[in-house]
Amino acid sequence: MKDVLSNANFPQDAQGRTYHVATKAGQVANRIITVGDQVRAHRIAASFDGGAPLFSFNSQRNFLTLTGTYNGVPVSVVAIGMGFSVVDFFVRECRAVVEGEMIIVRLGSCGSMQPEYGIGTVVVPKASFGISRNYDYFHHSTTAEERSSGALEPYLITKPLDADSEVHDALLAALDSSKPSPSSNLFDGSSVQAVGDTVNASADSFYGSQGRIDPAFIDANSNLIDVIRQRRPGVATLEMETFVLNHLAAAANDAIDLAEANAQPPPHKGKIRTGAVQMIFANRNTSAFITPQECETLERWTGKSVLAALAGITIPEERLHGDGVWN
Ligand code: R1P
Repeated sequence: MKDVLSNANFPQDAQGRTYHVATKAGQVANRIITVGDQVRAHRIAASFDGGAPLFSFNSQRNFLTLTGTYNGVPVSVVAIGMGFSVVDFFVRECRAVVEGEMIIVRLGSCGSMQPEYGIGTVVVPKASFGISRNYDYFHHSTTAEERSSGALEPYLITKPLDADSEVHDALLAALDSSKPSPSSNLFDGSSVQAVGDTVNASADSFYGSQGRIDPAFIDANSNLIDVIRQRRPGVATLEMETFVLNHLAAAANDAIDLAEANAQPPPHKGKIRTGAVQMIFANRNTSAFITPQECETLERWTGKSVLAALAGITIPEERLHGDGVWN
């Protein structure tokens, strides 16, 4: 039987479990790795101390939370699925059950926009911007003149938002120090590489707003990749979550700053710091796609590296309020 939830504004059960992620205080660590798929989540959790999580829960809405320790430091891995809206569920609901500072790293797959970053390259972005479908452009009441004059564009491209620089540097250092050795069966015999200081684009669709062509739909996106490259030169990767993660962290941190400026108690006693590690699965320059064996190699390398980076970042005691029950 389902637990009774109360408070339509932010539904939680009597023990504080949230509506969709469905975890409560003591089940989620201050340091979190978020991933798209559950196979990747379990692969990362296999590197926890003792080789297994201490807490594991898959919610009715398919948010999987695995909490364990790495080098004795509590870390949660949360698999959330894909896209902007699941990041919103995940960040807000985990924020509601974690006291103190949070460090959230997205470990995801992506497409490459740069010919020199092929399958086997792992990218650590310093910033991310968003690309959203502009629904009114496609509305039947929009005139041809509005479309051709540029008054309405089919896709909205946001300003970039930064990741946390200490998290960025720790991720890159951890990846560099534990690279898998080259194998003739993988990545065409080439070495893997980790690249930092790049810019990412997060799109609200895998298809239309990433410039994929689908004649079954009107998408007005035949020049979208060129437009993105012109407006944000140097953009390296395309995926679907990192921008929203950075945006929600900034919104949470601004809420704390605003409360403090008004001499009010802050909504939370710690900020949210973010980072991302992006494995190139699709090369949008050549159309190459990763093999299952290459995927497993990258996920094991990056998973362990992100755990090590997170465990190595100090959160001062006064900003760490987790009660560490993990059950
Ligand atoms: C699309 O196939 C999914 O893959 C990428 C995109 O961001 C999107 O979520 O990331 P994940 O592999 O982490 O899901």
